[in-house]
Amino acid sequence: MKLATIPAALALVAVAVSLRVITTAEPETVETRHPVLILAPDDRSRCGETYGVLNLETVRGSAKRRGYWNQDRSIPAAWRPTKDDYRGWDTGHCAAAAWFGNQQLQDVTFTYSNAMPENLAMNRGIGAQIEALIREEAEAPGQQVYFAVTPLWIPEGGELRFRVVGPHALWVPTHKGWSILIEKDGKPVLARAWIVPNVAPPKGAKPDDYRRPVNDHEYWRGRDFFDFAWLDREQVERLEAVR
Ligand SMILES: [Ca+2]
Repeated sequence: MKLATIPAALALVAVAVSLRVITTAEPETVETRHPVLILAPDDRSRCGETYGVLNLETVRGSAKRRGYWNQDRSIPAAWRPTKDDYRGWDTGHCAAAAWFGNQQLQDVTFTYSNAMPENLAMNRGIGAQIEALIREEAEAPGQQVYFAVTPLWIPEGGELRFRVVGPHALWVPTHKGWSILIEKDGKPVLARAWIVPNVAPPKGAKPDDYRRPVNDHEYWRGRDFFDFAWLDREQVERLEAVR
């Protein structure tokens, strides 16, 4: 599924799976060419991956953090992630709660389809710092920040090993990937990605230590993230190739 095709298919998908696709809670004020928040849980891994766009309007607001997570009832109960699957792990947001000032949108981020089991130190350290950097970009006037946040499974030495946890056999990602593409005045100006191992980071680690070309994130996820018809695609490809 190419992201560029999602807006056209949106109405249909929204009827079929009510919680997986969310456009915006305030369509009359938040104007974007892309859905503000899309939850796309992977039926095989039972972890979320999430896409959307941020700007001054989406981050603005006074939403309060929810104290609990919701199950995604569009997923069959037999393998639907619940609280029990996360014992011993942080429930790591794909799209960060703090990226959405609107209460309804922020509440949607507290859905297990927007989550992956994360190492506590990674989530609260490097992960939180990367989320803050992305929010800062969204706060810059005139910028649209397209994002893709996904769990990743990256092999080592020709072998892929990962944990499976909880009663619903949640696949624990080996890594987490964040990618953003920034559009300013209608032009793509910057692409950036971070790929972070899902383990406690070494002391003194900084987000810059984990910077990668967006192409690397796309390669390991097997998806072309920012292939939007309204942007100069050659320029997007050039930006995605640099670290
Ligand atoms: Ca791309």
